[in-house]
Parts: sequence; structure tokens; C-alpha cells
Amino acid sequence: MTQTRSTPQSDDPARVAAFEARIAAGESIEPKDWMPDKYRRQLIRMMSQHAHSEIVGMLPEGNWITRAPSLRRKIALIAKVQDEAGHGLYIYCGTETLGVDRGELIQQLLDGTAKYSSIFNYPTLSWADIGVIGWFVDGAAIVNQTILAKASYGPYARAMVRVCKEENFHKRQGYEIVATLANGTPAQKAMVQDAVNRWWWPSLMMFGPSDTDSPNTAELIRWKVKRKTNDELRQRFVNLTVPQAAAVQLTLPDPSLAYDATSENWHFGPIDWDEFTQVIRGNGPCNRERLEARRKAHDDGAWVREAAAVHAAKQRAASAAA
Ligand code: FAQ
Repeated sequence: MTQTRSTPQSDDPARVAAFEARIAAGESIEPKDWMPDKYRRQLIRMMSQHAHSEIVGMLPEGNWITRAPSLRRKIALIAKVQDEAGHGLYIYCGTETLGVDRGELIQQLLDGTAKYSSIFNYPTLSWADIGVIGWFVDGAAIVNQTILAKASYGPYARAMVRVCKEENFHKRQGYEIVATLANGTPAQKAMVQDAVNRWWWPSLMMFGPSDTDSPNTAELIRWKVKRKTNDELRQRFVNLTVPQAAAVQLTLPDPSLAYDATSENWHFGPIDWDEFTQVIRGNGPCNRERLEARRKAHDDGAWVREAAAVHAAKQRAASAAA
């Protein structure tokens, strides 16, 4: 029988070399293909953190559904939050193709032992935050995930194609809210500028530590899971966003922002990595609140899982009897 799943013992150099030759040739790795155990573990780590981020990411914006300023805004926001749930589900499905059970991954999130994106540990204080999240957070997600759509693992890459299409709609609805407020009354303009000031630096942190402090990047680039480094993607996001801010006459809160014509990059000031470390260790402004909300939702949904399990068991019994 052909062994399709690797174990730590099975990572013999010849198989790893053949695998790496496939990666070098630009082939897509599919669930039943042999892969080094470390490749599988890296993907489970990264994809599960990504799925958790989508699900936890519903909370800051979900907070504003009942307070959206018009029916049109409410419909768009409900659709966006629902899309994020869908993204979480695609990506959890993707992790299952790697031989892990999603229940186990969700338990890690609820236990507080799994990471999810730092950005979702900040509060949404005003309606303008909803616009700025669409613009910055979905904008950053697009920059990151457009590249992940070329990742070497097929199921993850394919999930990213659909996710990015939806994220584009999210970004546009966010930027439209921002542009409306920026062209509104002085109070509306001040509200959106305040949101920009609060979300800018955490959005830059979404891309992860700088390349010199990123333990996973080198391996992920070698295996073409990541195709660009954290710093390269962060720079691309800054380059795209600076002109968008100018177009709506908002100021990004960084006095060091300056265009360098030689590199064609916008240079930016230092990121507060201590703040980032605190947030990913569970000490951000909303980490506890986010996990409590997820635990409550999980407990409240227990009856649905039980009913689904009973239904599935009945279906299996019926097809066995047929
Ligand atoms: N937050 O060695 P690296 C979205 C961790 S989805 C928390 O550089 P890597 C859509 C990292 O996991 C947003 N932890 O790691 C949406 C690692 O920890 P570990 C999520 C972070 O994997 C919009 C350690 O630091 N997107 O926004 C963060 O090579 C609106 C060392 O870091 C994805 O997950 C962080 N920001 O690169 C939803 C995309 N950064 O596991 C709702 C897929 C790093 O060793 C509303 N993921 N860490 O203990 C990726 O592209 C990568 O995993 C990175 C990190 C770039 C996030």
C-alpha cells in the first residue's frame, strides 16, 4: 500500500529532495501527496491561525451591526461579517485536508493556546472604525492573501482566490464609508481621522514581525507557502495606502512618512514591537473580551452541534440499513 501521509520518521532525505524539486518546479502540493512533516505542521499552524482570525475578526465589526447609520450600511455590514464566517469555514476545511480535526483547532482557540491576528484585539469605538477596518484591515488582508493565492499548497491557495474577491468588496465598502465621513461635517471628519490614527499602526503590525525577527519566514519562503516576506508585504501596503489617504485628505499618524524616489517606496517610522508582543501574548486591549465572546458562542451553540451529530448518526444508520 502506498503511504500518503508522512510521519516524522518518514522524512527521509530522498523524499524531501523529491518534494523540494516539485516545489522548485512550481507544482501544486495536494492533500494526498507526500509532504515533509514540518511542511504539514507549518501549514496547520498558519492556516489555523488564519481561520481563527477570520472568526474572531467578526467580533469587532459585529459590534456595530445594530448601530449602523442606515439600512444600506447595515445590509453591507451584515454581509461582510457573514463573509468572514465563510472564510473561517473554508480555511478550517483546508486544515482538515492536512489530517487535523477542526474541533481540536477550535479547542486550542478557546483554551487560549492558539494565536489569531493581533489586529482583532483592538476596540471599535465609533462608526468610523468600521470604515477604517474595511480600508486598512481588509486592505492589508488583500495584500497578504493575494500572494497566498499562489502558495504551494493547493487547497489553501484556492481558498485564497475566493476570499480575496470578497475582501475586495469589503475594502471598497470600508473606503466608501471613510470617503463619505471625510467629506462630511467637521465632526464626521474628526471622527474618521481619529479612527485612522488608532488603526494605522496596529494594521502595519498585522504583517508580523520584521524579517530579521520572523522565525518562520525563511522556511515558508523556501517551500513557497509564503512568496513575499512580512516586510515586503508591509511596504507594499504602505505604498498603496498613502495615496489613498491623500485622496480623501486624511493624515496617516506618522511624521516620518517620506517618499523615496530611488526605491519608489514610502519610508515609515518605527513600529512599536513591544505593543505587538503584548497583544500576541494575550495582553492587548480586548484579548480577554474576544475569547470570552468566542467561548460563550461555542457554549450557546452546543445544542446545534449535538443535533447535527444525532442527524448524521441517523443518516449513517439509514444508509447502512439500505
Ligand atoms: N498577530 O515567524 P512569523 C483578516 C505570530 S485575516 C498574531 O513571521 P509567519 C481578514 C506568528 O503566528 C488576518 N500573531 O510567522 C479579516 C508566529 O507565531 P507562532 C489574518 C502573529 O506565520 C478582515 C510568530 O508571531 N491573516 O484580516 C502576527 O511566518 C476583517 C512569529 O511570526 C492571516 O493569518 C499577528 N499579526 O507570518 C477578517 C494570513 N504576526 O505560530 C475579519 C495568513 C505574526 O510561531 C475582518 N498568515 N504572528 O507561535 C500569514 O500570512 C502569516 O502567518 C503571518 C505571520 C504573516 C501572519
